[in-house]
Amino acid sequence: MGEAEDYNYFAKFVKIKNDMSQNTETRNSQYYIDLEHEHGAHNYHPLPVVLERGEGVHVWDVEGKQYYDFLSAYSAVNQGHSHLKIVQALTDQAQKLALTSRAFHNSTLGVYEKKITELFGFDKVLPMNSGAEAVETAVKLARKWAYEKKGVADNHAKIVVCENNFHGRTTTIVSFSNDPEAHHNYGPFTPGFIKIPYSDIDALKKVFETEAENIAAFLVEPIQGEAGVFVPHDGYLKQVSELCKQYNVLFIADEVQTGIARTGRLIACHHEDVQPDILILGKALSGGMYPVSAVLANNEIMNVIHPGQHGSTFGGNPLACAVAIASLDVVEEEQLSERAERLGKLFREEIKKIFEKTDLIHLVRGKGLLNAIIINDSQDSPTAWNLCLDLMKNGLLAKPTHGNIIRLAPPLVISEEQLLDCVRIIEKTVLEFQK
Ligand code: IF1
Repeated sequence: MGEAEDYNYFAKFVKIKNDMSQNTETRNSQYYIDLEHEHGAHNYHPLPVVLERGEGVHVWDVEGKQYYDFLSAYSAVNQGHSHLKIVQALTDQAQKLALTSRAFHNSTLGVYEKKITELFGFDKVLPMNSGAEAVETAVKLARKWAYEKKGVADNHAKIVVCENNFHGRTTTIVSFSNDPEAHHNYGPFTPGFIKIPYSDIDALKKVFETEAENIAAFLVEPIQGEAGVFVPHDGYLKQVSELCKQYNVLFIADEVQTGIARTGRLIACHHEDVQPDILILGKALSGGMYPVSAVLANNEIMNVIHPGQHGSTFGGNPLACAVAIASLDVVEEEQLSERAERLGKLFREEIKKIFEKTDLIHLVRGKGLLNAIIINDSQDSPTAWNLCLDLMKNGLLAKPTHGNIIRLAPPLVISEEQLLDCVRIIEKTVLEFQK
């Protein structure tokens, strides 16, 4: 650009900055909430808080109030908000090369693919962007494997899923959801899915005994997050893995929420020393910095997909790869799995001590730092929501999953001192709560 253009560009930038800086005193939370209500789809019901900054376990609203983040963007911010190493990776890569499409190679993708496949123990990875895209990819991969390797008759492949699952919000995925909110009036639905109860190995065995020759895969969350942090019975994942091998059915673990150290292991399956046939990752794979998801599998499965048979514009882009490399480095360097395991046990022990002082909460469950408390009230009561409003006033952000269940999932970089401070906030709020 010539000098005149340079000046015009700079002048425009300064004007924009000045416009933004003016009347900021009137730009309070309500201003931003109103903007969203007026101009945005009403597809969420957020807590009445407007966040402006995040760092580590803390976030700040536009009035400058500080909160502990006990949702971690649904376990996408395991490494803490705006982790310096991940921000640096993002900014460095953004100034070099952000997107090439897969029409060309790039100098970051292969480096990332080597790292993630070696870290999680698979031959290959198929990089995608959102968790739902990765789940869709796994469904397509399993079906293609079923026809081309298992010999299932064309268009007869079935995938077994669990009741109360949450795997994303695309039309195919909500086709196998039993949550009316997730699928009502989104039909017609994708066929080819069989629902069984979660954590019920006999139900899985029964469906395999009757239909295994047409079953491509069993898709399951190692812990059902959205359903309310339901941890399956001990040995469930091991039994699933053994049954799948016995009946030549692919075991697909959706670790979008439970993966990346959240439950006290690199992936939740490792609590039972189980390696799924297809592993789905997302969320904290990028430390919450950028949409990055991945599907991992060994060659005999992954190699059924050939050039032109699957992909996405942004899948495996240099920016995503650089961010994911840094995010996985942080998991290892800061020993986030070990932290989650140790601090999760401490958290549940401390929360249980509150039970003796109140009848408002009577159960805490989870693994690592993916936990939930169950409110002693009906599913449709506003109690959990109102308790979250009081927690917010006391400086801790959490949100109910379903009904009377509040998920509690801080970034894994939380210190023991901060965790105990949060337990104190939860205790204070519970004991002062007026229904
Ligand atoms: C929302 C829930 C959590 C997931 C698992 C795949 C996906 C998710 C196990 C899809 C996404 C997000 C979606 C987000 C809120 C959050 C959520 F409440 F919706 F159910 F965490 F429990 N597999 N979960 O948990 O990944 O496409 O979103 O990247 O939709 O409000 P995504």
